[in-house]
Amino acid sequence: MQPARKPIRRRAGPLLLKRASAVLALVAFAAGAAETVDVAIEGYKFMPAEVTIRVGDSVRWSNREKRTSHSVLFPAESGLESERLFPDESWQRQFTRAGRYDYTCGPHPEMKGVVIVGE
Ligand SMILES: [Cu+2]
Repeated sequence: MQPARKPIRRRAGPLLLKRASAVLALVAFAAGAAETVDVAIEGYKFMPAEVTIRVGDSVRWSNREKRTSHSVLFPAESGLESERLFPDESWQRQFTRAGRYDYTCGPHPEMKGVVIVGE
């Protein structure tokens, strides 16, 4: 014997919201809207130490220390390095190819971070 089925009631609100956000995402994608993701440098750490972005997006590193300077160094790319970032300075880089980009800080090699760029 089957249990009595309750009538299915659909709620249009959340579904419409989902559709609207899907459409917005499509529009943003079609327009090639690139994003800039922030990474803070504080306490001798990159925060967050790992970010995942898409091709065309940028990452902006900002030094939030009180008095220590840092840099952003990509050893695998012939030592591509930002200028030295003093407190409250920032530097950004756009990523135009998918891949994994490990980086460190020139003067403090114990500091590590990674940018993962997806298609
Ligand atoms: Cu450093």
